[in-house]
Amino acid sequence: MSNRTFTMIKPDAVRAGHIGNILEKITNAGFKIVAMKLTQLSADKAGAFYAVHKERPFYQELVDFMSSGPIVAAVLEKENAVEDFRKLIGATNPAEAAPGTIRALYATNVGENAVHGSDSDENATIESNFHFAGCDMYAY
Ligand code: ABT
Ligand code: MG
Repeated sequence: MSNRTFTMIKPDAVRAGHIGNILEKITNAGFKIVAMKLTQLSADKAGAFYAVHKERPFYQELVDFMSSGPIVAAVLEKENAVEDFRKLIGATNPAEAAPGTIRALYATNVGENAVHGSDSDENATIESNFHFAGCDMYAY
């Protein structure tokens, strides 16, 4: 079990002004921010990040959306981080997300769903390293 996960506040939530509210939910749930930046993905970078979905019908739309504006990328630390963070954000489709979860509160629809959370310890490491150098992650 790893104690870190990777998140992005996606372009829809950044545009809607929800960065502060979402970070408050995250830290109130006991996650420590060990790396964070505001950045914008190029279409190439967004495509590489979501390469597992390359054959899916929604891939191009996903790449266009994820590169459409700035995001907040962050690495979060907490015991059981991956699983607990997926619980905090709720189901991929906000219509199915449990009340009080970040997606229930702030997501637009299944394609524009406000936040990303890693789905395994292995992907948490890959995704964190995709966005941050080791020296930009801080233990405290
Ligand atoms: P991510 O945190 O973005 O990875 O979402 P999640 O893991 O909850 O869901 P997955 B299955 O990984 O979806 C990846 C992105 O693809 C979008 N999507 C997904 C669609 O647009 N239509 C669909 O039918 C499905 C299944 C949602 C996710 N993200 N964005 N942005
Ligand atoms: Mg996913």
